[in-house]
Amino acid sequence: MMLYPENTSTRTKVALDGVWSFALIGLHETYDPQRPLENGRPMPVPCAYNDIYEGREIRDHVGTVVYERTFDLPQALCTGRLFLRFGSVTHAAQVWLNGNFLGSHKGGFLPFAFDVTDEVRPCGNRLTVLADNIVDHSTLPCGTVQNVSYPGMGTQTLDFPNFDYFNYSGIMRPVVLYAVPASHITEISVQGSSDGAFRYAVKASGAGRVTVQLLDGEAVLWQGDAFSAAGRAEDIIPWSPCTPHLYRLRVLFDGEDGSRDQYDEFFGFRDVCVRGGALFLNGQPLYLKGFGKHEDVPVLGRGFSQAYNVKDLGLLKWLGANSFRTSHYPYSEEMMRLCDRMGILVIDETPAVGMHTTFTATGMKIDVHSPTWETLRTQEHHREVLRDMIQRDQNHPCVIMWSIANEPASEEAGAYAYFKPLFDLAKELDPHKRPLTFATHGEATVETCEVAPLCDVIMLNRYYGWYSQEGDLAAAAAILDDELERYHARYPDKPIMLGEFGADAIAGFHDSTPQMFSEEYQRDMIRAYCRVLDGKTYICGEHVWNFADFATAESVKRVQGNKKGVFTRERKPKLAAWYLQERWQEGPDAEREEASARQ
Ligand code: BDP
Repeated sequence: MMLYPENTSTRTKVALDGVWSFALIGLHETYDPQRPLENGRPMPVPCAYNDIYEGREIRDHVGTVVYERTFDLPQALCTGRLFLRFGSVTHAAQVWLNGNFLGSHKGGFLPFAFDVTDEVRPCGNRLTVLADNIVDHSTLPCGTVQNVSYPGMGTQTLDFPNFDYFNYSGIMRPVVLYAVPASHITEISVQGSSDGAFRYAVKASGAGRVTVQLLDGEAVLWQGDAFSAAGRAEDIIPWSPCTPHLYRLRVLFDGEDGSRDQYDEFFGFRDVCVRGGALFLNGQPLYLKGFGKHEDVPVLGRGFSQAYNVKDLGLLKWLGANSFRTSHYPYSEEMMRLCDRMGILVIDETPAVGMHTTFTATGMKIDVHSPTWETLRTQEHHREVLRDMIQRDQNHPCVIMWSIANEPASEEAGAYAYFKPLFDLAKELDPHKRPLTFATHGEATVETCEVAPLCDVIMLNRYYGWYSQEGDLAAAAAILDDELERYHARYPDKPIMLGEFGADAIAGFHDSTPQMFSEEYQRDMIRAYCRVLDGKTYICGEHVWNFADFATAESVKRVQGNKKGVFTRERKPKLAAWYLQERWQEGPDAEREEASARQ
């Protein structure tokens, strides 16, 4: 596990964020990283490049781009080992320092690092990154590469993402140089339970001794000198959305080579489990109120924004929401830390989306009609992203569930064989043994879904009254009710939640008889679904799709993007936000209680 880069008494981090040089590379061009990039355009890092300059050439670029910058090495970094670390580069990266190849990384949403101690010079270092945004049958998310030709235009290679968010690309998250002592701490795993029990395991890169302290603020609650141990702390405050109290495991490492290292890992005391068909947090039944989100903001695209992250969590609190899903990929480490701190529960999802070759995500143009599980070549990479996500996020108290995929072809033959090893791997890797789930799409019915039996919590994405039964909310509610009852009858021990439901509403469109795309229809559809959920004790949550409007590929079904946000892309509330605020703020599940009382 890569520890998040923090400045500590023994470690120094220097940001390489800023304005780099940038150029597009044609699909059939080769690039020579031995030569400095000439005439590059200024490009902010971190940020998606797509919306920075005007024109389709950059917005819809397919393939590789190059980023370059130079830097001198600050004296403070000249001890021990030096790492160059990327929060994420979408979707694949190759990295050179001074023309020497450091390595590559596949996958656009997880961090990676290179040891550059022996490569770096005191002055005039040239750092070159090639980023590639192709999505195909071997990547996660999945897409389809096609050659098309139009009269008189020759052949063009196009890449169609099989997912409903814009394929923002580039260096998306912070880039840092990070100096650690020669022998240093490499891994810290820590788990706390609401009764004060805890256990931890520490690894280091060399031989030496550790001292481990459990701190509450500056107070030392426990101290030991083992690389792994278990203990119990008295009178702890369990971590929850109302009391997001964080403790620290301070690890001090004294290497035999004379190195000394210190790292503080924050964690919480909390338990999450599924028992008797219900979801529990710290022994109390838990009902999830919130959204599927996206990392998506104006100008930056999917690029990291501390300000929007804090704003969004503030808006969740303002609504009375307690949770969100990182649809459809792991979010930044900084966001996970913020959720720990602000008390927001997270369903942490892998980037496995678009795993459906016989079904096209809304409006996407693909022409593959071969069975999904015979066509995709993602199994090995899926294991990698699952492993890296769990290793990265396992200590976060905010993470209460892992979502293995979004809307895969779970109804097609071969789905069980594909997913069983992944569910097993997640259980094996997570010391917390958090509940597992995945988001099912409408065609994965209770009769056909092969993957539901593997889940601890069943999560349904449903759009009756939108993609079917258009405009008919009474029919939508009746069908939803019936489906939920049938799922419950088949899986009585598994709590069920809605992972997605919602309608597009164009901010400012209004109707007295609510029609599709008006703010009233969106509100009414959300309300109709909520009423179906109320009174069903096996339901453990409602996640509206989506928190905010977001960019997508163009199609006749998308009006400058997906407008299912309860907030606009600029974070202004639509009518539905006020409805949800009333529902979620009025004490825990006010409408649910009222509805059960009515029965
Ligand atoms: C669901 C997908 C989500 C889409 C949503 C929609 O999981 O990514 O954005 O539909 O159509 O199927 O709005």
